[in-house]
Amino acid sequence: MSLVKWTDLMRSEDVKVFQGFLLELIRGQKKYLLRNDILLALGEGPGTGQAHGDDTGPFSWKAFLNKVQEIIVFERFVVIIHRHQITRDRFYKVPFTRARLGKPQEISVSELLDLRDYFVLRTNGAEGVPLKIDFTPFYDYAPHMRDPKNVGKGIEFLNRHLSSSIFQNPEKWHKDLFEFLKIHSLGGKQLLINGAKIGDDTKLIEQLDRAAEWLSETDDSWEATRVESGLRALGFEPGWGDSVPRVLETQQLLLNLFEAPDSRSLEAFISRIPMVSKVAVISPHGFFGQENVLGKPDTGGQVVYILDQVKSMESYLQESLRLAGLDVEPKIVVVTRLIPRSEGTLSHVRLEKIKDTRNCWILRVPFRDGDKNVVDYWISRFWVWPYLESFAYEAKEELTRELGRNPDLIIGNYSDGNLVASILSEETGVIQCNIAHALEKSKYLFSDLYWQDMEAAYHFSLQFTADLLAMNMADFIIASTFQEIAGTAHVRGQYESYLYYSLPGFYQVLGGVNLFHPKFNVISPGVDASVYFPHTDQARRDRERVQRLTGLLFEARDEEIFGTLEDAKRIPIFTMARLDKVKNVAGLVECFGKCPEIRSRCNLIVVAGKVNVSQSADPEEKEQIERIHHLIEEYRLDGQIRWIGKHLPKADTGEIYRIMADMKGVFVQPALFEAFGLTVLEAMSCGLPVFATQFGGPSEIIQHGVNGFLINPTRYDRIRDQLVAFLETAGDGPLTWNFISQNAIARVREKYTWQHYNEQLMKLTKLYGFWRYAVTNKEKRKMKLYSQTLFHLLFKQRAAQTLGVP
Ligand code: UDP
Ligand code: LCN
Repeated sequence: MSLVKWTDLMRSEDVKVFQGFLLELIRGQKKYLLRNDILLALGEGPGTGQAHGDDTGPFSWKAFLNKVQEIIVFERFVVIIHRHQITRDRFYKVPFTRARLGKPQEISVSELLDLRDYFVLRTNGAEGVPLKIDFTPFYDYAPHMRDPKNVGKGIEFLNRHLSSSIFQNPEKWHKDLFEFLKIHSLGGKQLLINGAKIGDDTKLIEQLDRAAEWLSETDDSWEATRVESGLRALGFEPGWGDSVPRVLETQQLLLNLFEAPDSRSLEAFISRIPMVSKVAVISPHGFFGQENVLGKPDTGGQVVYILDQVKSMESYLQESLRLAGLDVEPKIVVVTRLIPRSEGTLSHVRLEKIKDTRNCWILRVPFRDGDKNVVDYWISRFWVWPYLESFAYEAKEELTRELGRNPDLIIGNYSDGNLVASILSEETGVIQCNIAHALEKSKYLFSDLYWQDMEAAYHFSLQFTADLLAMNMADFIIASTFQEIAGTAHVRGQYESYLYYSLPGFYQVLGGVNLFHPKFNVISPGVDASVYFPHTDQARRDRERVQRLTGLLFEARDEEIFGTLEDAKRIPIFTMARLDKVKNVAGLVECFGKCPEIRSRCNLIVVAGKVNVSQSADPEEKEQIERIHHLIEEYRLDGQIRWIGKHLPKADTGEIYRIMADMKGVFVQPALFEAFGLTVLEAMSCGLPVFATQFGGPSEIIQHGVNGFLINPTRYDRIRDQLVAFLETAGDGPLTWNFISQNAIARVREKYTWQHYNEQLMKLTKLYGFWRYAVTNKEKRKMKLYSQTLFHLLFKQRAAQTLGVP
């Protein structure tokens, strides 16, 4: 604990005003204030990022306050959490009497967490010291970035770091590089170098020179097979290229690395090494399938993301293996849960081919109960924890059966898949990549502090432990946006929320993960351009589908559709989402109900969940269905709303966005928080202007007022003003419907493509593969052992207690 002067925190003339403001807060009802509460107290709406007025200089009290994330009021002192920089917090404890504040003291994270625990439990350490978890020391082995702006650019950083290490310590690195290449094989077949013929790095350089001399005199048009035996005689195995010029080029890149290493040649050479032909993608929960699944509880963007990712990854691998001169067919297997009671899906089928691929499969493995019997019904993602360990071991057997060997890369998805990927990677030694899609910790307010209140429904103690272990065990992590990792100037990132936290009464985390480690990489997903293409691309549109869907959206009547429109020609405000609470579809219905200015000229068209509560088995979905019906009644929305509660094929959803665009409609994504938001990309690719939540990924996808609009989903008055202004903007200039529509299409084309995604993913796999071999394996072992211990002592037993409950 160290004393701090108020004037270290803000300019001296502001101290009194700030203290007055703080004393007011202390006297208020709320004792645990979050950023929005503080802004409200300041007289600003929730979510507004900026402090206004004259008193906003860099050291003003408002500038200080603008970075305060939390204020916790105790009997005699107050605790302030100040996020002075992205990802970096300081904690101040300020004593107070009735009318006066004392001097602030900076306290440690451990002291902060003790105080937080006390706030919730009021035990004051009487129960003994809680378990304190700290991963910080395990990151000592790794190079770290310093500037928060570089967070998420792991691959660039690692490249630079490795190439300068090679430059500075060539002897060690030449040996490491040589050993790495010498043992390099794919599916048991030795590639690149024959260790018996080329015994060390000096010999390798000699032989590369010889090969270059010989190949440069060889016919350029020759395929590599024609020089294969000559290369073998020199000690080179296949894998260098498919043609003589490519072999020469790859060998030249390696020579450059030995002689004048720089990050470009390292990246270029490593990217060419054929290291991956078999991939396992793990995604246990929900209904994972190709038909009839989207929109079901727990089944949304992750399925779309993985299927698109796998298709484009297969093409990418085919091409790169061909270019390496190898006749190897890649194989990708998505491992998910087998659900015998499959509710009209194919989830009961063990093996399903993925459409439009040559060799990609969905492999389904069951969850088993304590007696090893197959669990035959769907289980919410919040209840899957006790099943995952045995699922992982069975998945390992099944994967070996399908792949004939271990995969070359394991990709985990979401908290459950990432945990299973960690177990599989630990068992097989295969490199592990994690993709969170969404970390629940940021979605539910106080989900860590008041976890005990939510435990019965959500089991966050297990989910957050799984997240913590998996993010530390992973070799690398892919995030869809920067803010998923490190947030924005004012809002914490999803991964950032694991830096330190406490589950009072269970454990405290003093150092959860290191966001400055190069394992973190931002690679955004793309969209399937064959389905989500511009509405103006008339030649590609299927007339019959347009007609059928227009009927379904605006006229058809059946038990899965609610509402009859008075005037179907009005401008459609469209939304589509799973009926999770956080998606806030009900909020949009309420906003529509409350705004006559919008109701008088628009219809609300909703594709979400089910319209009938008896058709749903998910508590959150049921609650939302009831709430929407209630709102429709309260605001007398019948005649102005259509609610389609069907699971539509993907091709239909593409056409729906286009039909909405034909009618000069808009897409609204009103989530209270959205991790990324594939629907935003989909609508934009079809040229449908989007109004999306400002909380989460959409704020990185959309440039406000250029290619879409950001909204505060809880401020209906502002949404109304934004929509009305947009609908009234006529002509050809900026902010018109055509302007936003065209810019939206351009934005997705430029920034969100699967081709780019897979190039980056494979570069990462190879670079981390090399780094892991050369440097980190032994060091990382310590972190893995710590994680495993926590898994056995904290996770397993607790998970077992939830077994058998749906
Ligand atoms: N989707 C759908 N039907 C629905 C709801 C959603 O086809 O009723 C699709 C939608 O087109 C998108 C995905 O499910 O591809 C939702 O992804 P997003 O990232 O927006 O949200 P998530 O559901 O993953 O939270
Ligand atoms: C999960 C979510 O909640 C969405 O925001 C993402 O777009 C989706 O996964 C795909 O990553």
